[in-house]
Amino acid sequence: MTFSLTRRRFLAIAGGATLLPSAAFGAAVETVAKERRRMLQVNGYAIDAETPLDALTTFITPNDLFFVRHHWNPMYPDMKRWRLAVEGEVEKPLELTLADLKRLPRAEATCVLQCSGNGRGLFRPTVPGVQWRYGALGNARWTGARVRDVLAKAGLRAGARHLHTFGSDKPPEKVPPFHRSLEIEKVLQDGIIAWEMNGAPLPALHGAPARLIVPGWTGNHWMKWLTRISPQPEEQKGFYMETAYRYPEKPGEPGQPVPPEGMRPVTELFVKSNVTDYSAQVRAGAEAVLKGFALSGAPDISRVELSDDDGATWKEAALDPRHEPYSWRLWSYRWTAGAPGKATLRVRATDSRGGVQPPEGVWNPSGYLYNGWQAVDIQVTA
Ligand SMILES: Nc1nc2c(c(=O)[nH]1)N[C@H]1C(S)=C(S)[C@@H](COP(=O)(O)O)O[C@H]1N2
Ligand SMILES: [Mo]
Repeated sequence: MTFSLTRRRFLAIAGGATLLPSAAFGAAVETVAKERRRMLQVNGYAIDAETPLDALTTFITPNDLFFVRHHWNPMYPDMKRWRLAVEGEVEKPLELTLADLKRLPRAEATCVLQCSGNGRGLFRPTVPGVQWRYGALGNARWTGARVRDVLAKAGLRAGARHLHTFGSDKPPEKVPPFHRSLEIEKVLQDGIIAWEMNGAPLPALHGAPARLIVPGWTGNHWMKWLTRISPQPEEQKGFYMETAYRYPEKPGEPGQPVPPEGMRPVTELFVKSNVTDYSAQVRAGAEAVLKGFALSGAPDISRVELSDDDGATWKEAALDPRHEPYSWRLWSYRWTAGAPGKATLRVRATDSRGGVQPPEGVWNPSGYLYNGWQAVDIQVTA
């Protein structure tokens, strides 16, 4: 990679800020090695592709390596005619252009976007749906306007409890539309209508010209190609609210259905960690470095630990200094190899609310929020 390219990338991430001291510069230009730059397609229709774990090594996931999840082939909005309609429980319904949105105070957040189905393919017994493994997530810097400011401009009424959200994509015939809603409290707190991703205009695949950002909550809330928001007293109805994206209040028996009244909407991410980089082979007595990320629906990660004895004892990894509320936290760990043979290392994370990553993901009928311990094998040679 040449200097000029590196520098351009840095400027993109820094949002055009003037040059920072060299330490910050060094941290911001992290790139993903060429041989690791690839995507894993997990579905023919629509576009569903995950990022291989070994390409998720940087604090900021590059836009072109960021996982993609569409319910069907999108109908991209006409950029010239695009408007965001704000209606429902407001004093003054609005139709905002992108330029109108950009006149509101600028909001920025670096946080994780993860599909609620990430890890579905790891549940046993298997569950139907896109068989995501590890990479339906990424950490990006999002820039836009606060939902709070947009709703204030329209004059939000007191009776509003849920924000209904709509995108421009249309399902094939007879398939229910992807209409969603979420608690108004959450979006008033930290929701953003974003038009930039990592310093670049939001890519079409990720919802151009603008999408919803819901820090700490699963991707199904992050409406892409946003065209309309509507505060309402009640939740939105329809398949994608009443049937999909629901999680048992109390976990049942693996493989068994859960009655609808026992299900609640999926909201916060579960605490988890993954390994993105390690040496698969190391000499006895030598050091192997393992690296990865950890994230949670709590605003921060307080600890990442590794075990080489099936979880009997744990040792703390070093946490990267970079973090923001609901961003992921990179970690690294130096493991000293014991006797020759196969060693298995497991990783677990603890979040800022004391939530500890469990050994197994809790089985649920739709396969949401898998967060069991990941294990990697290292061959120790003589
Ligand atoms: N309009 C629209 N928004 C959408 C979706 C969709 O199919 N249509 N998929 C949702 C789901 S389930 C996820 S996980 C994220 C994926 O965002 P990405 O493709 O930018 O990674 O977008 C969400 N927003
Ligand atoms: Mo998703």
